[in-house]
Amino acid sequence: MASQLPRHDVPDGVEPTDWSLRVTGAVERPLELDRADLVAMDLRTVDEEFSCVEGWTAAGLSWRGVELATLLDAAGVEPAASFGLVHAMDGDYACSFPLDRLRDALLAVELDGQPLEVVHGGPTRLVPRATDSDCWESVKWVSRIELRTDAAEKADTAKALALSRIE
Ligand SMILES: Nc1nc2c(c(=O)[nH]1)N[C@H]1C(S)=C(S)[C@@H](COP(=O)(O)O)O[C@H]1N2
Ligand SMILES: [Mo]
Repeated sequence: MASQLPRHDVPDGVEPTDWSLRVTGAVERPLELDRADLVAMDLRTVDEEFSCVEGWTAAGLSWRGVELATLLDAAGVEPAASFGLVHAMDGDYACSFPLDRLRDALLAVELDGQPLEVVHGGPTRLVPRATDSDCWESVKWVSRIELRTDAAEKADTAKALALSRIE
């Protein structure tokens, strides 16, 4: 089934062939993983609709991926960490999450039974729990998850970048 998500342009900086996922910062064991490493982990499916503040909704999406809790436990989050800053391949797009919300999110590698297309954020896209989440928090092209002791307000660019595209 073709995804109901609109197909936006893929921005400069997105180089899926030169990609790995890193878990860095306040962790005991920094990780660097490729798609095969992620697919070999325990995968979960989350069926959800997705709405953008621009005013569209895509219904019936089926995401499959690794729970962030699994990844974070593999990296061993240090007790002082309470936020995660999720970085992307498109420049300085990044979104900050309190640790408990990040643990509840999925790092998707598939959409509707197919490897996640680059146009929708492949190789990996963050899928936060739909309740209380904003469209800009669904970070496409995730390249690094940085565990922090602070909320990284200056580096948390996602909301401003997303809203700047709306007239
Ligand atoms: N890295 C990155 N992720 C992003 C964005 C972006 O510009 N860069 N835009 C966000 C916004 S505002 C929306 S609505 C969705 C759009 O997802 P789609 O292109 O798959 O429809 O991606 C979100 N994730
Ligand atoms: Mo959006």
